[in-house]
Amino acid sequence: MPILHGVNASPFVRKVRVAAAVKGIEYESNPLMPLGVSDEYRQKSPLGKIPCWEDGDYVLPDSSCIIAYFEKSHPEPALYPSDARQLGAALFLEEYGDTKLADTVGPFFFERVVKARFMNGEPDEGRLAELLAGEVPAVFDYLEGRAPQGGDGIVGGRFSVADIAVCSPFQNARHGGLEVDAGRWPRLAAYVDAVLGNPFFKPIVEEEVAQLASM
Ligand SMILES: N[C@@H](CCC(=O)N[C@@H](CS)C(=O)NCC(=O)O)C(=O)O
Repeated sequence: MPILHGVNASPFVRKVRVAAAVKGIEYESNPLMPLGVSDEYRQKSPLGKIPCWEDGDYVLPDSSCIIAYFEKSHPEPALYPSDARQLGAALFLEEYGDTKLADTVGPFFFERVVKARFMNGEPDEGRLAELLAGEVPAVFDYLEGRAPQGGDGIVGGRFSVADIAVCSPFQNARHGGLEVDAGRWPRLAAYVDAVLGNPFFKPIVEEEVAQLASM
């Protein structure tokens, strides 16, 4: 059975778990924390990051690479649009979710959950207030303009890797007490609710919430 290395609360591990659920791919979880990883793990994941997929002698780090690999190994149901322009748009939104969005909302999870609960530290609320005044509304404004009118398909109205990557960091935001204000960003709020509540995300999110509560 393949192994997925990485704790479930990582937005990037969650991406892989949702993609595996869509495609019916089974695996065992190794809930590795990405802090001070061993040299042995670095052999598998040279950047020292989670997730990493290990299937016998085939080892592949990085959520985007793993999902692209799934698409070839298990083509149905497709997670990438077949139309060239939609494919480009989906890949960009995946990149945006993995970088700008994750960097903007990730600190709410880090400060209020990781630092406060697992590192015995005080959350830096000043840092979060700065984000709330600057980057958070800028990122949410951009996504409000891209969010679909209804449903869970940000590209071409069909659920894809873009939805997985854009919505996964919002679950970390939720863990950290940051919700999308539906009064200010109505489309984005409805879209995030629809995706995080869909049949692929929902059980994964529920399991993760229960795990965090028991830690
Ligand atoms: N582009 C990578 C990003 C992975 C990533 O940044 N993972 C974080 C955990 S959420 C990590 O391992 N951080 C540890 C580090 O940067 O050393 C992916 O999509 O898998």
